[in-house]
Amino acid sequence: MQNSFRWYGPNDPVSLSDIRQTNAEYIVTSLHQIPYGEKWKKDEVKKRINFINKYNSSNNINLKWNVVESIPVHNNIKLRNHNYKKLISNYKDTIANIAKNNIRTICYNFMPIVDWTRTQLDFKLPTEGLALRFNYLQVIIFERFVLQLRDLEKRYSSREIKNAEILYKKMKPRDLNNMKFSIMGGLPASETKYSIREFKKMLEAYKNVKNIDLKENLRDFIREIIPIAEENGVKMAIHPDDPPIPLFGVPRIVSTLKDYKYILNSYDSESNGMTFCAGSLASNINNNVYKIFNKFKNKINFIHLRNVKVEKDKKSFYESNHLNGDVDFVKLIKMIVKEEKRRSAFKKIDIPMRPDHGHCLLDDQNKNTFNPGYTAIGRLMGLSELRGIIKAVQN
Ligand code: DNO
Repeated sequence: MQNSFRWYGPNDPVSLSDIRQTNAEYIVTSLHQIPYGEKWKKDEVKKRINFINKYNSSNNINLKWNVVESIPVHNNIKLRNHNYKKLISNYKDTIANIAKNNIRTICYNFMPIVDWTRTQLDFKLPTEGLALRFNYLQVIIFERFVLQLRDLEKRYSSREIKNAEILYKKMKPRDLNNMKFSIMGGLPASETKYSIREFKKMLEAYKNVKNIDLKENLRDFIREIIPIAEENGVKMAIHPDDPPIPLFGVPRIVSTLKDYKYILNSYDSESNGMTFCAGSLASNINNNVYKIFNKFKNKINFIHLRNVKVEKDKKSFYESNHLNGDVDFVKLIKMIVKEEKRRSAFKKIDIPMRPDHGHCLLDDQNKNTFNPGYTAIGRLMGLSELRGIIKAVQN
């Protein structure tokens, strides 16, 4: 496995030196400054590589950019409306321009409106570390009391709505604000921090989009971009929905084994692959992560290792320690190592892997600039634990 660490670019409070001190050897990054949908020029990618190289040589470190995470997919592509043709053409050029700079793995996702979603960014663990949490009832609260949607009965049981109302009454204004902030763009990778009006406008745009419509839009997108990826020796890696359930009445279509079957069968190519994100997949209890891994192991181009603990209601979860969650990482890592051995017969490179998220711990709790989930110390702890397993399993 290529030990990698996500880096949010020159403005990331976690520096390249910090990353190298974790003993990671690769960085996963993106040109976050470029607005969604715009083409990345070859020189802009080069400029970022030069930045990394310069930093490497002045600090005597040697980090290599191995994966682009992500090239975001504009909502107009997901909806196949307005200028989507132009946006797809930009996307193809971006893939080619990344490849010209010798980066050959690209992660992307097809989540409508918002990227990954949490309702709380500072959930206190018994250890006093802070974790990210997704509370299902708070999503209902958000829809009912923040967005003031009127069609909740279509997707929630009356008991769920009732329980959400009870919880809402107990929430303090601060909790409510945190919840709004978390959902509407408080997380890194969000396109924008939506206002309530803008959020509702996006929901309106997806109003008549059914599960099958979105699936077909993704299939058509895949059929356009994968040939370009193939030509350029690039492996695309579609990330699962996080969490893998429909949200706000809008479908999500990269959530289950069945979804991945559809996606990977849409265009048969090594370039049409997946990001295996253990934590995202495991947050839906109907997913069997080991089964999904085995089913698509030859299509896994990138791996995110983080863990979750699903809560009593079976729909909420918090991000647990890497070793204490619902996924048995010893079992999973054995499977990954086995797959890498199989690949080594074809002289294929190790699979890039990054510890995905970590708790906010120690000094990081006093920093006021950080990306939730992406503090240095928590991820260092995760990576260290994972490396221990990898080493034990490889021997
Ligand atoms: C969350 C991440 C996501 C992911 C993108 C992939 O931490 O796993 O931001 O990078 O959704 O496209």
